[in-house]
Amino acid sequence: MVIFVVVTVLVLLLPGPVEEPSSELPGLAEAHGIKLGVAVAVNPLAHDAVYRDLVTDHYTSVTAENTMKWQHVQPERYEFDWSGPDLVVDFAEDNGLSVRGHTLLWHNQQPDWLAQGFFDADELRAVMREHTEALLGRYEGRIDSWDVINEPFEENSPELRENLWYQTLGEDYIAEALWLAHEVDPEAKLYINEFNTEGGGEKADALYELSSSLLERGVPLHGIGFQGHFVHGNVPDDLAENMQRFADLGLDVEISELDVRIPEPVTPEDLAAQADEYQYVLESCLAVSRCVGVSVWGVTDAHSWIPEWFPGYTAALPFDEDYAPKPALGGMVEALSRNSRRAKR
Ligand code: 9MR
Repeated sequence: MVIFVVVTVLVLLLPGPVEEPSSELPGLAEAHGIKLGVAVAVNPLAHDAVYRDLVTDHYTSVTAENTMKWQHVQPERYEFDWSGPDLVVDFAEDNGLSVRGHTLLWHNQQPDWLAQGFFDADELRAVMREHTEALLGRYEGRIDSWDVINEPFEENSPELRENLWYQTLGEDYIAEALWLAHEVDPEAKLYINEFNTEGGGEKADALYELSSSLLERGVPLHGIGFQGHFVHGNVPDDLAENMQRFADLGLDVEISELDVRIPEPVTPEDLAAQADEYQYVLESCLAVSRCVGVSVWGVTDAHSWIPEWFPGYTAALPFDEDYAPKPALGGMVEALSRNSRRAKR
């Protein structure tokens, strides 16, 4: 009896074994030297233990889906809200995950005080500096890459988007923002993040031209995020080839916001074919030595932006609405298991 009590007390007092992820994905991704990431939302991260476990069991990196955007970080001028960003970064650190910083300059999710465009060029430069110093400065050394420029081109055209920054500062706002971010956090990898540029085409060519000219001028641009919001059956077949030409400029590349939406009703055949699409995207990254990772845009179909933004489409992510793994998860495992291991970078 005494022995039983002593053993029980010891078991309760001794630290438990360090928890290993219950899936093989993080280890496989690490063996290939790539990140496997996921966009996380603050509310479930704070309140849903199963959600947290899905993240830590399957991924090695996180992106804040919304909470690091301007609207949330500085809702009023000089009033910063760090509760969400801190939650994400602390969670990542507690669980050995890296963080993609998302995002600094974007035409969307800007607070009203900024979006209304009351600032002249010098004032807007001061606003950009205050925000960059606050956000990148706060997480210096803790967030290793930042989407400094998000979606600088028009949706389906090679024209630069005439956002607030462009209208007030001209097209060099991109170089200015990159220089500033580099000054604030010299170690961070600085990215342009864009969509509809994953495969070749006019818009991808324009992004390529922009990237080359920035690099020729010595502007601190280190990587390109190809978002990867795909429609099932319509994933470009030249992902690796397109990413490779950017890599050849000396840039890191990554698939930063992967999801593959399916028109309803979703059949088992659709889900099986979607698994092949996830596998193909992972394999495309592995085929490019400077592809540093793939991140999916949401933990489960219950948290995905797709049903709200594309009514009639659903089931875009590797876990379903009940948090159960879908064939797409197997597609990612398959890609990382089948291919010969890439040397660690
Ligand atoms: O997933 C995000 C969604 O919750 C927001 O409502 C939306 C607002 O525009 O932004 C979504 O994330 C976007 C990301 O920040 C940039 N690339 C496109 C993503 C999907 O719209």
